[in-house]
Amino acid sequence: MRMVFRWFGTGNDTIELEHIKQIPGVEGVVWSLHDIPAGEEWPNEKIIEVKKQVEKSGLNIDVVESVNIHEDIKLGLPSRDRYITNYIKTIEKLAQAGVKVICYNFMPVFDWTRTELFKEMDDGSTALFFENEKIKNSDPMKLVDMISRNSSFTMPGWEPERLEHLSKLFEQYKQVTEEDLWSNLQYFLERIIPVAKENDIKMAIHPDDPPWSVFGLPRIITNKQNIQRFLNLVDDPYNGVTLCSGSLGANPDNDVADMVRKFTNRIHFAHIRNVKTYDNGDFIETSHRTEDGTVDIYNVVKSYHETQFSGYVRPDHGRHIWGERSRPGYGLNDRALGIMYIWGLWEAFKKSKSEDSVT
Ligand code: CS2
Ligand code: MN
Repeated sequence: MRMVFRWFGTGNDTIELEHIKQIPGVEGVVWSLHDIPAGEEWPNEKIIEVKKQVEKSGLNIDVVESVNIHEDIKLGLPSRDRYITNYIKTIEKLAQAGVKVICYNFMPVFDWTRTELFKEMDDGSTALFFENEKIKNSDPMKLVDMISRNSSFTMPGWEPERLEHLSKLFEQYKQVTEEDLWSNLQYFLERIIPVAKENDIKMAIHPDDPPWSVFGLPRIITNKQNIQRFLNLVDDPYNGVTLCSGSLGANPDNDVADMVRKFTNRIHFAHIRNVKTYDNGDFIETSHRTEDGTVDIYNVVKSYHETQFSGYVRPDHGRHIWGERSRPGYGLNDRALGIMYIWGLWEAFKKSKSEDSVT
């Protein structure tokens, strides 16, 4: 298991590389060029600039999250070929810079969706919250506006330039069924996976968050069966997943530990976090500790240990604690606690295994 930590870049994050380096066992940052619009080719100078800066702090740039996919690719429009060509060029450049894994998602319009970014919890901390009824009954345009006004940071997938086109996008997606989205994804994979393979860079799709349709938009990377279908679209080790325990765990029917075992050879990146779900479909992001949420993090980490997972792992979102002001879900403190929890479990599994073999 190789521990990494998401970092949004200078001027775009409250956290400094030097502080990330002080979290025990962290080898690298998970990064992106957040100012390059989806569909554009990433400029080499900018890639190298991040590489130099990160490596100077003693961290690596092995994992990129995300190279976002242009909506025309997801919509299957004729213009997609141009955007796929740009995507391919970006893969090649990232490989040259030493990147090993690219995480991306195939969610129409929005990335993760929540109704509150700083929901107060009983202990005074705040966390990302999803209220089912609110999503069901809201006009997405109004919700997005309200949420963005409450945050001084741009959230991934909610960039202003994308939001301007929101109503047009909703109109275009009216014609797109889940089956269309599957075939648009296949079209994309058939072009990029051979390039990824040639360049020895693993592609890792992130599940949909939450793992069900929101605002009537199709969503397909939602459960075990669909992940299996995804892997079969192009049955190649370079076509893999980012297994996110928090995204999948928002649906209590998803058994994440079981998926870890089932998809072991195709998991290139693990996102570990907990979430507490409620019967009405609401959920809140909690600390990583098993007893604070609904996902059995003990079992998830145990499954990674038993399958001898040697890929990259990061704590996912965290709460906002100890007065820290940060990007929603991406403070330093709670994610660092999450890392120590994961390491604690890992050491215990490791040592109990070697004791077993002694006795
Ligand atoms: C999120 C996403 O749960 C998560 O990891 O923060 O924004 C994620 O980075 C993207 O869906 C990956 O493409
Ligand atoms: Mn995730």
